[in-house]
Amino acid sequence: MTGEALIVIDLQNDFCPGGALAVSGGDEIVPLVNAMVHDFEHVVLTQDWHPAHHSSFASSHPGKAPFDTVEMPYGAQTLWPDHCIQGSGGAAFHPHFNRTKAELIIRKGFRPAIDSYSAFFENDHATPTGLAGYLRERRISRLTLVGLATDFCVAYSALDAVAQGFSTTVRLDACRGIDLGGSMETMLGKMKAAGVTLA
Ligand code: VGL
Ligand code: ZN
Repeated sequence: MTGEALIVIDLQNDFCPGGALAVSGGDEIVPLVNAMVHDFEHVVLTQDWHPAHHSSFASSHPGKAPFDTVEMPYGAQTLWPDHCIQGSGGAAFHPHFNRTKAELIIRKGFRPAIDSYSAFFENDHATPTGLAGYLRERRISRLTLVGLATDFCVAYSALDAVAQGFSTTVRLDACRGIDLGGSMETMLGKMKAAGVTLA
């Protein structure tokens, strides 16, 4: 009744050293994630998957630079370097990440006008990806999250997961963060307060 899944967030080339939005040490987690994949019955992946000229790219906002913030209809949005463009090498999974066992790959961020950090909802916190329904229908109620980046896509996914009633653990040793303006401390605090188990 209480199945358990490993959710691997955005373990893609653009978030690893040499990538367009490199997370420091992002590639270091690959061996650990591979070992965890082996140990879990169910494995689900997310893949950041933007069209060219996506609204979350600084290049789409004249006069703005990466890591600036803009107001979108759905609230504040951090602007990023162009990254994870659909079909590009940067959007591909890290070549040493063993994703053979993955049962589902959730792609996110494909709507031009809205970014999507979370595996469950886009950044308007209203448009679902379908993952919650998928997991519930399969009677999977316990989730362990790993991947990139700790303080953005992993944290937003974990917060939505607990809000959706899933028992949620983030394995911090199998995550790496961006840490933009104290975002690491902020998001670790939010996850703790929301009842995410930080391991
Ligand atoms: C991510 C920024 C933009 C992430 C994705 O995977 O954490 N961060 N797109
Ligand atoms: Zn993105």
